[in-house]
Amino acid sequence: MRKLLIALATLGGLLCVAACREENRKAMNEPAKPVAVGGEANADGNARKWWKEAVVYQIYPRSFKDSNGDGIGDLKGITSKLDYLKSLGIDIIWLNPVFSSPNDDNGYDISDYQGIMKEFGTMQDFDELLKGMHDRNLKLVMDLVVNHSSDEHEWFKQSRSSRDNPYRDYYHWWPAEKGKPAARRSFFDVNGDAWKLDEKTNSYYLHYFSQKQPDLNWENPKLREEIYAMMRFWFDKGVDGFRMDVIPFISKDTTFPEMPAKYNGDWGRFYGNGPHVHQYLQEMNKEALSKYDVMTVAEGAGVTTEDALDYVDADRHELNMLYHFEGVSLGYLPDSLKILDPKGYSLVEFKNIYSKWDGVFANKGWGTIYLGNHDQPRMVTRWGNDAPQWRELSSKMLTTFLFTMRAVPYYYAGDELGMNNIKFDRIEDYRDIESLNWYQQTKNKGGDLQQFLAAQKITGRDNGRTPFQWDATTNAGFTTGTPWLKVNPNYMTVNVAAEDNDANSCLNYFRRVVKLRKDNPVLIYGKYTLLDKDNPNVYAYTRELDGRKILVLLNFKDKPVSANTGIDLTEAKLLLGNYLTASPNGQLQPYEAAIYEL
Ligand code: ISL
Ligand code: CA
Repeated sequence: MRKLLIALATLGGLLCVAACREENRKAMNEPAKPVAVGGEANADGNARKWWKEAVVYQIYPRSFKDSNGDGIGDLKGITSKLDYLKSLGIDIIWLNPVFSSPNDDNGYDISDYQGIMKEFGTMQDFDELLKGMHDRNLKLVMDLVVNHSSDEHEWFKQSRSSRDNPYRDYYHWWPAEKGKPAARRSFFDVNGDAWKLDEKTNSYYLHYFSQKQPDLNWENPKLREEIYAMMRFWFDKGVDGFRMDVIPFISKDTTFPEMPAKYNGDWGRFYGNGPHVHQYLQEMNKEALSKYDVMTVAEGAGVTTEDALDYVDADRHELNMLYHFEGVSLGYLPDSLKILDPKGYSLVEFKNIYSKWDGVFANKGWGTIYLGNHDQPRMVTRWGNDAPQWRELSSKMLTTFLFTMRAVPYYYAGDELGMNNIKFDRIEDYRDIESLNWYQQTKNKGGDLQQFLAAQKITGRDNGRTPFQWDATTNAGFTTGTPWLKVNPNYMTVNVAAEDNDANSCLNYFRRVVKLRKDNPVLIYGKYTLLDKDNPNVYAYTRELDGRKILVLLNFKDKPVSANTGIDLTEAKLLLGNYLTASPNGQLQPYEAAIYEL
């Protein structure tokens, strides 16, 4: 058996020549040859595309870098850090919303889709940022928030002014004389009620999120045309794509029936299954997306493995990618406000979820992967271990996971430093509308506020929004003023300046793993196979392409464990690991990550 494995490894080495040729081609910037991997791919199913090979890095502008001392990150701040961003080896930057907004939900409530938020700067600042990125061969993806607008948007001001205003049908209204419509759940309302009575016209309007975020009426063709024109405006400026906020929620049955029993009370799933969502996305593709070489990614709220391909199968001409919630939702107590199961999460379930999602895109569409974003706590706290002795190791281990799966990594700024949750003790320290409203909701219901606050230390969104840590000066070099959200006190050691100079830092590990992925098509396009699937401690898998085979071993626990993959590693070549010396033959040290060439 062992001899056979060695023989296969040698064969793999010979075949590697082909892969290396592929790398040379890339270095010389020749166009890529489309490859079909994994069974019966259709003509376009697994064709190579720039965005499939890309690494996406997400910036929360409010928290990245403040240029004028008002305590709020801004566009000029990002522009001043473009060389840092380039040094990471990433390709695409996704900016959370920077459009004009009264900031009820930090920019997810847009009052002018073609204006820039005052705190963030001007359109000129935006143009400079875009140019600075393009000069460095970085692409810019904006955040399209079109399920709802701000109640301060001109459309809504008009819409609410009278029942026969031309903009009335830009939103969903229900005349109060018909009684209250069937219940709809608001994610951010203190009472959870998505219908708000507006006295001026004695009608209810719909808001899936806060009262200041009324839902736009996509069933109205005029509204849709305005949105596509707005998208073209940004594409004409040179923007490279859109991340689409809760896009599955846009279509509604405007008779507003009761939620059907088949949804089992799952509002996200119900909202994500509107009657015309695919018709509208195809129209959007035709009217805007197809005219440009851009990328799109849906925030796949309410989307399951069964309907994911309906959004991203290239033959359907809708979107390119979506990101699902199944992975990051693991481990919450059912029907709770993000309260974690004290037993922790099961790694076996975690592996099943990510493997199942890999399978969805094996022949069509393309996957994404993330463990952190602006709606999530810091990945090392939630999925690794942020105790001082494990923070760096487990952070590097999770980073290894994200960059070795067959999916575009969506990596959240600050995770490359191993930033962890700030864990506020008091509700007064929170700024996030979700945490504040849920606190009030718990209080109104006579719920356990201490339990809620304890859970928020791990799961609250503000943990992922604390200012980016640049150096050891006041406020981590983020601002010379008072930061809008407190800075994590560990900034004295966890910061770019310190980590830049340390070859073993999270930051430099991140750079190595990004480069490894970019240099090895097998890590991008290679077939994924889960190994040792019932092992409760280790996540092990192989990636294979054109005769090359890579093995990834990840210990998710704070103790030594062993991987039982049946693969003899004596001849294997270690490509990268988070320990200076990798453990022999599948024995793994706490939170060890190792990538082998077989
Ligand atoms: O629908 C959900 C669960 O089924 C929610 O988790 C929902 O998908 C999520 O809150 C949507 O997030 C996005 O839209 C929000 C905004 O606050 C978030 O920051 C954004 O990422 C409203 O625009
Ligand atoms: Ca500022």
